Amino acid sequence: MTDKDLSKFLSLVLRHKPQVLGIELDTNGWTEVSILLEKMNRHGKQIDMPRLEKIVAESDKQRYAFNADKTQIRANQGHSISIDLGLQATEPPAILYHGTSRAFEASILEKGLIKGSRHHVHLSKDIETARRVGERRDKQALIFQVDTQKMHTEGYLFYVSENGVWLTDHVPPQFLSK
Ligand code: HQG
Repeated sequence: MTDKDLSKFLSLVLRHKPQVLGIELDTNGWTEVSILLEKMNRHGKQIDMPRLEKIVAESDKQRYAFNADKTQIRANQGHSISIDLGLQATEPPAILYHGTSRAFEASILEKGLIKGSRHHVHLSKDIETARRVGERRDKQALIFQVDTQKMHTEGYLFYVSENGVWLTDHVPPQFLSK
């Protein structure tokens, strides 16, 4: 199994389905590293501490974080299960971007950006990042520009995850342009 496969499996258990391994996440999303390693190995996912440290360090989007003494680990964002990341509302840059599939255009223009199964709508700070997100679904990703300055003035709240992804609850269509 490659590091990438192991990283995808980590995303699954740390963001969505800890029950697949029979581990628990605390209210802030942390889980014990020793138990995680033991259970992963029992599930046929061969991994030890040096390899986990390598995956965390090399994750292209810094998806995971250890606590200070590396006894606990969590995903930095992207959860579908209910956890409190302890993020403080933060003033966003004037403009943020959202990359998506052209197939969603009509629905997004009607309803705005909705969070679906995740905790938040995810926004990117630059067009290149938004394009990479959109290209996961559509080679000709559709990039929306979000008037975050106006949203902020009107009282909408924004959070930034430890790995630099901007998060908000809903972006109504009037703040979107293509
Ligand atoms: C779309 C990856 C129809 C939305 C990325 C998106 C990101 C609508 C999809 C992170 C809609 C949800 C999140 C509406 C939104 N009608 N479709 N009204 N509103 N959508 O995967 O933002 O590799 O939950 O455009 O890099 O694509 O996992 O969100 O296409 O940071 O670390 O509904 O996931 O990071 O899809 O991606 P997702 P996302 P990781």
